[in-house]
Amino acid sequence: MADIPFSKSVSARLRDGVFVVVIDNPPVNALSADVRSGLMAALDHVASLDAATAIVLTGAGSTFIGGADIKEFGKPPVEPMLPEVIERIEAFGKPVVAAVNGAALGGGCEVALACHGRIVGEEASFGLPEVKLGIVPGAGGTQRLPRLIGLVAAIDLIGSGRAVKTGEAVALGLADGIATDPVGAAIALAHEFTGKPLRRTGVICVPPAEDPAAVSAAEAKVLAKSRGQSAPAEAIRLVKATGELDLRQGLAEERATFLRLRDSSESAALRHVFFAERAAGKVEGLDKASSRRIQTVAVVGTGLMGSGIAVAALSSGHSVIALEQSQEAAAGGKARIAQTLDKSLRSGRLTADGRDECLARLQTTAEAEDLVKADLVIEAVFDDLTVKTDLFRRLDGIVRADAILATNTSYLNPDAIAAATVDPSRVVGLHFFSPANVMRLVEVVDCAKTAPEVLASALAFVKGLGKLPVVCGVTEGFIGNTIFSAYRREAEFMLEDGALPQEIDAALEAYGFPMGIFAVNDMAGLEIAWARRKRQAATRDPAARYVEIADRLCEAGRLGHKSGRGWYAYPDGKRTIDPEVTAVIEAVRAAKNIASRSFTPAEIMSRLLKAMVDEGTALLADGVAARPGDIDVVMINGYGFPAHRGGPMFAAEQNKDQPHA
Ligand code: 3H9
Repeated sequence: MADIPFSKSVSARLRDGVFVVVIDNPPVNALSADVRSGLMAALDHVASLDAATAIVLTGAGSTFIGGADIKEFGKPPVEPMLPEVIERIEAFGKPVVAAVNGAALGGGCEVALACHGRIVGEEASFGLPEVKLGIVPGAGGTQRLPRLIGLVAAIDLIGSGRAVKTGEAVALGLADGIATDPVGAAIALAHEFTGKPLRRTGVICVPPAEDPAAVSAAEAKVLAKSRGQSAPAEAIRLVKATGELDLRQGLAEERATFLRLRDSSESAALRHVFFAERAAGKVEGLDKASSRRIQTVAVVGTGLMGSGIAVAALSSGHSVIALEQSQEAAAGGKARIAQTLDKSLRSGRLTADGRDECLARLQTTAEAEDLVKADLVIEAVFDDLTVKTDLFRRLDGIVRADAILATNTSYLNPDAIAAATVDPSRVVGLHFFSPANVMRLVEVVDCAKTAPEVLASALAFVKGLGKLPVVCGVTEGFIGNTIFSAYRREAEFMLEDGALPQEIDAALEAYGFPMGIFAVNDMAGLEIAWARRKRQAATRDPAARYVEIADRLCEAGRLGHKSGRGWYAYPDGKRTIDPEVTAVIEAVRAAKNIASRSFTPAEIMSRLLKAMVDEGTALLADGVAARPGDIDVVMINGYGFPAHRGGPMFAAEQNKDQPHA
């Protein structure tokens, strides 16, 4: 029997007396108006089709349903609305079983929850990630999920937005079974259901016997991670309301909350981040460049950064050759990599088998000639131009002609490093953030002579690590460190003008940063920036404003957390305000005859944001960053800028008509 079309993206076919409805709306089968109307038409059709005893609902390709179509948010609503489609499914007179072939997210998960049964394929996952978009589920997720899996698990999943894979889905009671052929198994389950009372999720009573302490603990865990955002707290409120409201009242409350949050600035910011993250790894015209297969990755240097990169590559299935200067250093590198893998094992990110497989794919060596097998070499050695150029010259003569050479430099000019090679077109920058096995962000530096296919390969490699690539051009510090330096400079100007480190940090934290800039500097250590300032002293413009406070602190041995003192003191490891620092600041102000004045938190933030945006605008003008969104993505993922503010460029655009404090 031929497929029956119900709309452009929904069609169905009768199989063993069951109507198999397929949603085919690439790239992720989002629930567009066309999908919603197609689903309604299919339900109408089956309601009066005697030959069909049940419906199985599945997605084409590798996704079940990726959720509501986020691109439709902010546009005039088009009937039928998703809650209506979902209620129709739940109330349907014949069994409806979801064959969850891939990700069932947001509205996709809500569709699955309303079905009378759920069979998952091996690659399936369930999640209600709405809070990551600044909203709550808006089509019954907060009301149906707790009815299926209980309050504690629902608060965890909806409040964090995390997705669960098949095993956890079955254990939680979200799925009825796992099958290699989910459609076939769903048809079988639909037959079992036929003629029996249907399991309608909405009428299940929320399991009452839950431990209130466990509910509070789940709630506290979510709230601790969502400072400054309103969606997670609203989601928890709705989940908890399932114990007090009936389904209809709960759905009405959920819908009202969803609509209110959908129009909030938090949601606009997080939607911007969603699309900006996906755009950041794209380069116009690059889709025509074919990328090279990268299986064996060599990492030169196994310090904190190199071993982190090695773990990231091993964890995503690559073979890794880690090169060190001596056998002893190579053994030390191996131990560091093994320790990091063990940490992943302890935190549940890796299984014991997974850890052993990673170690089996690792080779540590002191012989550079071993790198002949590498498809990609990433250097993570000391950030010194002579060291790096010497290394690249040597590597150039050893590795295969088609191997890619990447530098992880933070501040040096990668074009100067590339110039040491015979073929600079194979050189690219891969600026990882520490710890490299954890941090998602990687600045992919398109150097002056990088070949398009080398850039395309580097981007594909970074995405394959599960990381977030942002393409940028060459400048000292690339996107992130350039902007970080600018706002750190502005923060230090404010110190001279009258603010104190703790006031600036408090303003940043109140804005949503996990930590203020001075606390961050203490954590990272003050000595590297001090050494840079000393190097730059001879060439610094004497007319440019220069703040000496950090130098005075370093000269006094205050190098940050590890020396026990920096911008703060750390008695017993706890950050505390230190009057000695205040005295240093006051002395510097006095020496420059600066009459200090007070700053409001709004003024502090306004000056810091302006510094970031001015620098960002310059990076855009110089072509170092391609889009404002790329700058936002870097600052959010590498420097703690709160995602729910959308990044500095987005925030400035939103606030441009508002007077600054
Ligand atoms: C919701 O459902 C609200 C409901 O509760 C209530 C409603 C009433 N819409 O990530 P990828 C695009 S809110 C529109 O690179 P992957 C994406 O922009 C929604 N577009 O693929 C990209 O476009 P381009 C809750 C979407 O394979 C392309 O698809 N759902 C949507 O790495 C590929 O995306 C979510 O929050 C969408 N919903 O990962 C899920 N999703 O090619 C969001 C994706 O032009 N989506 N696009 O750059 C995801 O998490 C991932 O996309 C997914 C696939 C895991 C599905």
